[in-house]
Amino acid sequence: MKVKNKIILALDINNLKTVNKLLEEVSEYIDTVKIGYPLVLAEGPRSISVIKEEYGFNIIADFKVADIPETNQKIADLTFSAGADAIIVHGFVGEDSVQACCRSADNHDGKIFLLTEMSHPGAELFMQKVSLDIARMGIDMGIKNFVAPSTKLDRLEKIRKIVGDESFLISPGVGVQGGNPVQTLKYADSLIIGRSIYAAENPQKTLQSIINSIEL
Ligand code: NUP
Repeated sequence: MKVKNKIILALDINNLKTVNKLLEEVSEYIDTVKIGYPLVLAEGPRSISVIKEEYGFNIIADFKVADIPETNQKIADLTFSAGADAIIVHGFVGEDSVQACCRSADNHDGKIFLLTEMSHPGAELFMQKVSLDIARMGIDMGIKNFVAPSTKLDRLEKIRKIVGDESFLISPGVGVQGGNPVQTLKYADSLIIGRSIYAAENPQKTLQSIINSIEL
Protein backbone atom coordinates (compact mmCIF):
# COMPACT_ATOMS: atom_id res chain seq x y z
CA MET A 1 0.00 0.00 0.00
CA LYS A 2 1.63 3.24 -1.18
CA VAL A 3 0.04 6.57 -0.38
CA LYS A 4 0.76 8.81 -3.36
CA ASN A 5 -0.03 12.16 -1.90
CA LYS A 6 -0.21 13.41 1.61
CA ILE A 7 -3.96 13.41 2.09
CA ILE A 8 -6.11 10.48 3.14
CA LEU A 9 -9.79 11.29 2.76
CA ALA A 10 -12.02 10.18 5.65
CA LEU A 11 -15.39 9.07 4.31
CA ASP A 12 -17.59 9.51 7.38
CA ILE A 13 -20.68 9.70 5.22
CA ASN A 14 -23.57 7.35 5.66
CA ASN A 15 -24.62 6.69 2.14
CA LEU A 16 -22.78 5.41 -0.90
CA LYS A 17 -24.55 7.73 -3.32
CA THR A 18 -23.16 10.80 -1.58
CA VAL A 19 -19.75 9.14 -1.33
CA ASN A 20 -19.76 8.45 -5.08
CA LYS A 21 -20.71 12.03 -5.89
CA LEU A 22 -17.86 13.28 -3.71
CA LEU A 23 -15.32 10.83 -5.13
CA GLU A 24 -16.19 11.76 -8.68
CA GLU A 25 -15.10 15.29 -7.82
CA VAL A 26 -11.92 14.49 -5.92
CA SER A 27 -10.70 11.06 -7.00
CA GLU A 28 -7.92 12.39 -9.25
CA TYR A 29 -6.24 14.05 -6.25
CA ILE A 30 -6.19 11.14 -3.83
CA ASP A 31 -5.30 7.47 -3.79
CA THR A 32 -6.21 6.46 -0.25
CA VAL A 33 -9.48 6.72 1.64
CA LYS A 34 -10.41 5.88 5.19
CA ILE A 35 -13.73 4.15 5.77
CA GLY A 36 -15.18 3.81 9.24
CA TYR A 37 -18.31 2.78 11.07
CA PRO A 38 -20.71 5.40 9.63
CA LEU A 39 -20.48 4.13 6.05
CA VAL A 40 -20.11 0.43 6.87
CA LEU A 41 -22.98 0.40 9.35
CA ALA A 42 -25.20 2.27 6.92
CA GLU A 43 -24.30 0.48 3.69
CA GLY A 44 -22.61 -2.71 4.84
CA PRO A 45 -19.05 -4.01 4.48
CA ARG A 46 -19.59 -4.21 0.73
CA SER A 47 -19.06 -0.43 0.62
CA ILE A 48 -15.34 -1.23 0.99
CA SER A 49 -15.17 -3.41 -2.12
CA VAL A 50 -17.56 -1.19 -4.08
CA ILE A 51 -15.29 1.84 -3.58
CA LYS A 52 -12.14 -0.18 -4.14
CA GLU A 53 -13.39 -1.63 -7.42
CA GLU A 54 -14.74 1.65 -8.73
CA TYR A 55 -11.75 3.87 -7.87
CA GLY A 56 -8.84 1.54 -7.12
CA PHE A 57 -8.01 3.38 -3.91
CA ASN A 58 -6.09 1.99 -0.96
CA ILE A 59 -8.67 1.52 1.76
CA ILE A 60 -7.91 1.97 5.42
CA ALA A 61 -10.69 0.57 7.62
CA ASP A 62 -10.96 2.74 10.71
CA PHE A 63 -12.53 0.22 13.06
CA LYS A 64 -10.33 1.12 16.06
CA VAL A 65 -10.29 -2.53 16.97
CA ALA A 66 -10.12 -2.98 20.75
CA ASP A 67 -11.21 -6.42 21.89
CA ILE A 68 -9.76 -9.68 23.18
CA PRO A 69 -7.32 -11.34 20.75
CA GLU A 70 -9.80 -13.95 19.44
CA THR A 71 -12.45 -11.35 18.62
CA ASN A 72 -9.87 -8.91 17.25
CA GLN A 73 -8.70 -11.61 14.86
CA LYS A 74 -12.25 -12.27 13.62
CA ILE A 75 -12.87 -8.54 13.10
CA ALA A 76 -9.58 -8.12 11.23
CA ASP A 77 -10.14 -11.26 9.09
CA LEU A 78 -13.58 -10.02 8.05
CA THR A 79 -12.25 -6.52 7.35
CA PHE A 80 -9.45 -7.75 5.09
CA SER A 81 -11.82 -10.21 3.40
CA ALA A 82 -14.16 -7.29 2.69
CA GLY A 83 -11.33 -5.72 0.67
CA ALA A 84 -9.58 -3.36 3.09
CA ASP A 85 -5.84 -2.89 2.64
CA ALA A 86 -5.29 -1.79 6.21
CA ILE A 87 -7.07 -1.64 9.53
CA ILE A 88 -6.69 0.80 12.44
CA VAL A 89 -6.19 -1.00 15.74
CA HIS A 90 -6.20 0.42 19.29
CA GLY A 91 -2.98 -0.12 21.21
CA PHE A 92 -4.29 0.30 24.76
CA VAL A 93 -5.77 -3.21 24.76
CA GLY A 94 -2.25 -4.63 24.87
CA GLU A 95 0.18 -6.70 22.89
CA ASP A 96 -1.82 -9.93 22.57
CA SER A 97 -4.86 -8.16 21.12
CA VAL A 98 -2.75 -6.15 18.69
CA GLN A 99 -0.76 -9.26 17.75
CA ALA A 100 -3.98 -11.00 16.72
CA CYS A 101 -4.59 -8.22 14.19
CA CYS A 102 -0.98 -8.42 12.97
CA ARG A 103 -1.45 -12.16 12.36
CA SER A 104 -4.61 -11.50 10.41
CA ALA A 105 -2.86 -8.78 8.40
CA ASP A 106 -0.02 -11.17 7.54
CA ASN A 107 -2.50 -13.84 6.43
CA HIS A 108 -4.27 -11.38 4.14
CA ASP A 109 -1.30 -9.43 2.87
CA GLY A 110 -2.72 -6.41 4.70
CA LYS A 111 -1.40 -3.83 7.12
CA ILE A 112 -2.28 -2.55 10.54
CA PHE A 113 -2.08 1.02 11.77
CA LEU A 114 -1.54 1.23 15.50
CA LEU A 115 -3.53 4.04 17.13
CA THR A 116 -1.35 5.60 19.84
CA GLU A 117 -3.16 8.75 20.99
CA MET A 118 -6.37 10.32 19.75
CA SER A 119 -6.98 13.85 18.53
CA HIS A 120 -10.02 14.89 20.57
CA PRO A 121 -9.76 16.80 23.89
CA GLY A 122 -11.01 13.81 25.91
CA ALA A 123 -7.92 11.81 24.96
CA GLU A 124 -5.95 13.86 27.47
CA LEU A 125 -7.77 12.26 30.41
CA PHE A 126 -6.59 8.68 29.92
CA MET A 127 -4.93 8.03 26.56
CA GLN A 128 -2.20 10.60 26.88
CA LYS A 129 -0.87 8.80 29.93
CA VAL A 130 -0.15 5.65 27.95
CA SER A 131 0.27 6.73 24.34
CA LEU A 132 4.07 6.88 24.33
CA ASP A 133 4.17 3.39 25.83
CA ILE A 134 1.75 2.23 23.14
CA ALA A 135 4.09 3.63 20.47
CA ARG A 136 7.05 1.84 22.09
CA MET A 137 5.08 -1.39 22.25
CA GLY A 138 4.29 -1.06 18.54
CA ILE A 139 7.96 -0.61 17.67
CA ASP A 140 8.93 -3.60 19.84
CA MET A 141 6.32 -5.64 17.96
CA GLY A 142 7.73 -4.64 14.59
CA ILE A 143 4.74 -2.53 13.61
CA LYS A 144 5.51 0.00 10.88
CA ASN A 145 2.36 2.13 10.65
CA PHE A 146 1.02 4.46 13.32
CA VAL A 147 -1.74 7.01 13.97
CA ALA A 148 -1.14 10.10 16.15
CA PRO A 149 -2.95 13.43 16.57
CA SER A 150 -2.41 16.61 14.55
CA THR A 151 -4.25 18.59 17.22
CA LYS A 152 -1.41 18.18 19.73
CA LEU A 153 1.83 18.82 17.90
CA ASP A 154 4.00 18.28 20.97
CA ARG A 155 2.51 14.80 21.35
CA LEU A 156 2.83 14.09 17.63
CA GLU A 157 6.49 15.09 17.77
CA LYS A 158 7.13 12.81 20.76
CA ILE A 159 5.40 9.89 19.07
CA ARG A 160 7.38 10.47 15.85
CA LYS A 161 10.59 10.40 17.88
CA ILE A 162 9.64 7.04 19.34
CA VAL A 163 8.48 5.41 16.10
CA GLY A 164 11.39 6.84 14.11
CA ASP A 165 11.63 8.03 10.53
CA GLU A 166 11.24 4.52 9.10
CA SER A 167 7.66 4.28 10.36
CA PHE A 168 4.71 5.56 8.41
CA LEU A 169 2.74 8.00 10.54
CA ILE A 170 -0.71 9.28 9.63
CA SER A 171 -2.40 12.08 11.50
CA PRO A 172 -6.09 12.96 11.94
CA GLY A 173 -7.53 16.17 13.35
CA VAL A 174 -6.54 18.55 10.57
CA GLY A 175 -9.03 21.30 9.79
CA VAL A 176 -12.29 21.14 11.74
CA GLN A 177 -10.60 19.75 14.87
CA GLY A 178 -7.98 22.50 14.69
CA GLY A 179 -4.86 20.78 13.34
CA ASN A 180 -2.73 22.67 10.80
CA PRO A 181 -1.70 20.74 7.68
CA VAL A 182 1.75 22.27 7.22
CA GLN A 183 2.72 22.01 10.89
CA THR A 184 1.43 18.45 11.09
CA LEU A 185 3.51 17.36 8.10
CA LYS A 186 6.67 18.31 10.00
CA TYR A 187 6.10 15.09 11.91
CA ALA A 188 3.52 13.05 10.00
CA ASP A 189 3.76 11.44 6.56
CA SER A 190 0.08 11.86 5.70
CA LEU A 191 -2.95 13.80 6.91
CA ILE A 192 -6.36 12.24 7.50
CA ILE A 193 -8.98 14.83 6.56
CA GLY A 194 -12.74 14.39 6.60
CA ARG A 195 -15.21 17.18 7.18
CA SER A 196 -13.02 20.02 5.90
CA ILE A 197 -13.26 18.35 2.50
CA TYR A 198 -16.50 16.37 2.32
CA ALA A 199 -18.60 19.03 4.07
CA ALA A 200 -17.12 21.90 2.06
CA GLU A 201 -19.27 23.77 -0.41
CA ASN A 202 -16.76 22.87 -3.10
CA PRO A 203 -14.80 19.76 -2.00
CA GLN A 204 -12.59 19.74 -5.10
CA LYS A 205 -11.47 23.37 -4.69
CA THR A 206 -10.97 22.87 -0.96
CA LEU A 207 -8.85 19.78 -1.51
CA GLN A 208 -6.83 21.56 -4.21
CA SER A 209 -6.16 24.48 -1.91
CA ILE A 210 -5.04 22.18 0.92
CA ILE A 211 -2.73 20.38 -1.51
CA ASN A 212 -1.35 23.72 -2.73
CA SER A 213 -0.77 24.88 0.84
CA ILE A 214 1.26 21.80 1.72
CA GLU A 215 3.22 21.80 -1.52
CA LEU A 216 4.46 25.37 -1.16
O1 NUP B 1 -7.50 10.23 17.03
C1 NUP B 1 -8.23 10.12 16.06
N1 NUP B 1 -8.93 11.18 15.64
C2 NUP B 1 -9.76 11.15 14.55
O2 NUP B 1 -10.38 12.17 14.21
C3 NUP B 1 -8.33 8.92 15.33
C4 NUP B 1 -9.16 8.86 14.21
N2 NUP B 1 -9.21 7.72 13.52
N3 NUP B 1 -9.88 9.96 13.85
C5 NUP B 1 -10.74 9.86 12.65
O3 NUP B 1 -10.23 10.76 11.67
C6 NUP B 1 -12.19 10.28 12.88
O4 NUP B 1 -12.98 9.17 13.24
C7 NUP B 1 -12.57 10.79 11.51
O5 NUP B 1 -12.89 9.71 10.67
C8 NUP B 1 -11.29 11.42 10.98
C9 NUP B 1 -11.19 12.91 11.19
O6 NUP B 1 -12.25 13.53 10.57
P1 NUP B 1 -12.44 15.13 10.51
O7 NUP B 1 -12.30 15.64 11.90
O8 NUP B 1 -11.37 15.65 9.59
O9 NUP B 1 -13.82 15.28 9.95
